[in-house]
Amino acid sequence: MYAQLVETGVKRLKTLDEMAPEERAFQEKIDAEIKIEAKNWMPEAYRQTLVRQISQHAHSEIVGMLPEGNWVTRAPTLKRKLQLMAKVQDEAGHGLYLYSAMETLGADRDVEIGKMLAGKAKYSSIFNYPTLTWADMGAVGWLVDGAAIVNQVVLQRTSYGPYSRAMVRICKEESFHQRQGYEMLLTMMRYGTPAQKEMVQDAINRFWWPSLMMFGPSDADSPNSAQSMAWKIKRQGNDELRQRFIDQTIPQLELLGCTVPDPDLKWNEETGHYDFGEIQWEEFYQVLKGNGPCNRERLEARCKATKEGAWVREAAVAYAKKQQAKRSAA
Ligand code: BYC
Repeated sequence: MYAQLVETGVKRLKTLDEMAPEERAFQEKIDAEIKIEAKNWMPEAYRQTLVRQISQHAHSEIVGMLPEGNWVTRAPTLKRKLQLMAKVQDEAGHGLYLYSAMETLGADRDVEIGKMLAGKAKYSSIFNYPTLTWADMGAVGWLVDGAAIVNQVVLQRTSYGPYSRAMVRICKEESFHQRQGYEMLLTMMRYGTPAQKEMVQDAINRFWWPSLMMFGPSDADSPNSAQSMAWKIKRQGNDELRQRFIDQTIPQLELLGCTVPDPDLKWNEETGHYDFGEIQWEEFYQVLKGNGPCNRERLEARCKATKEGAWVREAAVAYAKKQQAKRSAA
């Protein structure tokens, strides 16, 4: 596997023979499926790649609260409101575990969050799309969390111990999120009015392609994949995970009685997978550049929350200092 990556990766990777002894021992540990822990030696580039990926992941969880938080006050029933609130709170928890995992690599939480607020750090492209109707809550749960799980189940086996352990609980909660989204759409499709059914189809039409983009560019255009896979930070390529998501989602789509906006989607008997149409990568890169429908709005909301929550953080620090002083005096 490693030798193959050396040859086919976007960037040429070092062979084991070309590595310094410490780096070679590190790679052999990875190849033997031994987890890397916070205090172990690691190449600086491995550390930086993890800080990049885990911080982006954490920012995605926190920004990901916004499109759904938008609907908490407008949920149609008390039960739906409770479900949505629980889901949004779970996302906050995921962000916090992930920032903690990132801190074990020596990164500073405030610095990394500062980069996101300044528009210099990425978060998942999907959260730059608006949630226009209640059916979007179902589509986000089913498609967005569904795509997130396909990627994150694999990350439970990532080579960095603290990240892999954080993913275990996150996956359990994401699985509940996916189910609640699907159940919501199924209820609307089975018992809803024609207008509600139309709303479901419209939500799927808008979220389908952006959900496929969540897996990142095609492997051939992914600058980080080859090295991340050699280090087993990523265990599977972006294309393979995207295909897995499509293959498991289409039967659920059929059960809903809906369609996706892709005339080229069809089952391929030979490959045992669904073929699908071309993804509009130009749209993806525009969203990454800050030109998506909601990029500005999302960053403004996070900056406002950071400013307005400053007094809470200051009070918490003052309280902790007071408690510390009391303990020292005792
Ligand atoms: N959006 O070389 P590549 C969730 C960037 S949300 C934005 O393939 P990599 C949830 C990529 O960062 C899901 N940027 O990169 C929360 C790289 O840029 P830089 C969040 C993207 O890292 C609330 C460049 O494109 N999940 O869970 O090897 C409610 C080239 O890409 C995206 C995670 O973060 C994108 N979609 O692979 C509901 C999972 N795709 O940094 C749900 C952890 C790519 O070189 N992350 N880029 O400037 C990963 O698994 C990997 O980072 C990715 C990308 C597969 C996303």
